Amino acid sequence: MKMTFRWYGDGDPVPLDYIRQIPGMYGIVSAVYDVPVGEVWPVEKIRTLKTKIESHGLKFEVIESVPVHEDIKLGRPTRDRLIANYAQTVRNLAQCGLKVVCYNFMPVFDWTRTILAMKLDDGSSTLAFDADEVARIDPEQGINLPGWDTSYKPAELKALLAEYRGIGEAQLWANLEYFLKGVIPAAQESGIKMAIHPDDPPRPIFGLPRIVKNVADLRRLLAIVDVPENGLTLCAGSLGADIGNNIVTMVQEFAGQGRIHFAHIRNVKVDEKGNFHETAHKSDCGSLDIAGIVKAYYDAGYEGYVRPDHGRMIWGETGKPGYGLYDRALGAVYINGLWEGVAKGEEKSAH
Ligand SMILES: [Mn+2]
Repeated sequence: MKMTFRWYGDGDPVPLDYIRQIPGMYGIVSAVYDVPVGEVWPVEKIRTLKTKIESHGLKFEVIESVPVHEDIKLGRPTRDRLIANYAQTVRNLAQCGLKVVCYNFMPVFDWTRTILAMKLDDGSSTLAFDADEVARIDPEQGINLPGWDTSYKPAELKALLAEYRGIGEAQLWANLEYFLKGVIPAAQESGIKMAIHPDDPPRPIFGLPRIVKNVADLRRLLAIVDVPENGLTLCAGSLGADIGNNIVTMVQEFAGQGRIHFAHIRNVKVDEKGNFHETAHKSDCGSLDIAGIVKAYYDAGYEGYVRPDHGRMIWGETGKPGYGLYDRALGAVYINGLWEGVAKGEEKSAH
């Protein structure tokens, strides 16, 4: 297991030198943020970012994310050029020594929350999702939720939502298949592992189709191109927001097959109605068995990358919701501690 930390580049209030001081920290997960979606990431830009990160004593081997252009998800005629660009970005990343590319195939928006700073009993604040509040929103009247992509004009958004309603889940699967068949060969020839991030939350919202949300979807995805380079970012918190998803058995199955390349580990408190909020990593703070998840990775001989996915805001820290330094650092140390505990237990029982 290689512990990593997401960093948003020069605009990130968390300095690389602070991240380096977290015990057991191996590397940084980041992206080139100033190339328009759909264009090729130039080698020069990737190299500059890598040199900067490495000059702070951290490795740079994982990209999160190379975004997939909406035209690819919608299957528009422009997709062939865009997929060729994506494949070239993958080759350029490999040329610079990158190993894993995280991406997602969520229509229009990625993660959705209704509150970015819900107060917990201990005075910390966290990201939360209220299913009833989302159900009450009529997307035709415009969507105004915190953290949403505001680059779309209301009319544009309306047209996009209508177009997705027209394609539905079956066509979205076909478009994902087309994308994978265009990109995975480039990953194979260049030595990059592609790692899809599941939908967050793992259910349809605003009538938009969602196709990476449970164990059946993950199996289907891996079977489309059945090679190690077509793999997963197993996000415990995203999948765990559906009470029906068992993360421990997912890790056993997919890490056992060598198909998980990036592990996002975090905890959520979930109820039957689909409401949830993010919690501290410790198992008994939320609904997920984080100790069981880490043990499952250990038992599978997992050698891939891990990151504490999100954190609460604690100790008066301000910054990007979910991406402060302190609680994510606690998460990293907790995960490393669980890992060491399992490893030492194994050693002892072997004697
Ligand atoms: Mn995640």
